[in-house]
Amino acid sequence: MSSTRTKKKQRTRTQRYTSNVFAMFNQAQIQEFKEAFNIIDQNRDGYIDKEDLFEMFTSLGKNPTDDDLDLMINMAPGPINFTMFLTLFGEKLNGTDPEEVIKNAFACFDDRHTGHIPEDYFRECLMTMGDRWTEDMVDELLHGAPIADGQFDYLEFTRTLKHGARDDGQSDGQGLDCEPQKTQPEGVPVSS
Ligand SMILES: [Ca+2]
Repeated sequence: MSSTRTKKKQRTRTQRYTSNVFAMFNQAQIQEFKEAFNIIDQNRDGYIDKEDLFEMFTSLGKNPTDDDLDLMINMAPGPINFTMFLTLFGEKLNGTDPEEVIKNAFACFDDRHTGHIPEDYFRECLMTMGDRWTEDMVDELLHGAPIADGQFDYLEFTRTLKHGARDDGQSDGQGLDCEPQKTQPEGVPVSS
């Protein structure tokens, strides 16, 4: 392997690159990544290298070329230990388009993939699922929302959110999950 020569140089860069990556994930996520890492690290030396990847792919019935493997390994700016592995995934997750995330959250209510959710149904879901929004909160969410003929156009709504939300600080899309997060205003009873 040719990497020994460059390893020392990479170290400082690597440390800065991976700093604080653990703060991006919760305990359960880290555990899942750890399990995935251990599966890929076939010889259990704490690093994922080309041999590990080769073995993993061949065990999956694939036949990767040397170039394929180089490409994957070179995605990381340094040796791939667990922290580096987490960083690579963290970058991917952080790079997720928030518009896409919000859209997907709404899509959970849109079984037929029409881009619309019947307003009544959507209200009912928000008020009966998860942390149960109050009618006022739902009114606030849907105030000025693109609703025509009782159909909530969530694609349009998401676009509006994305281009108008950052400035007024009203909403950054939190709480629009399928199970709304606890982001209620004060005075709202939270069921337990
Ligand atoms: Ca290994």
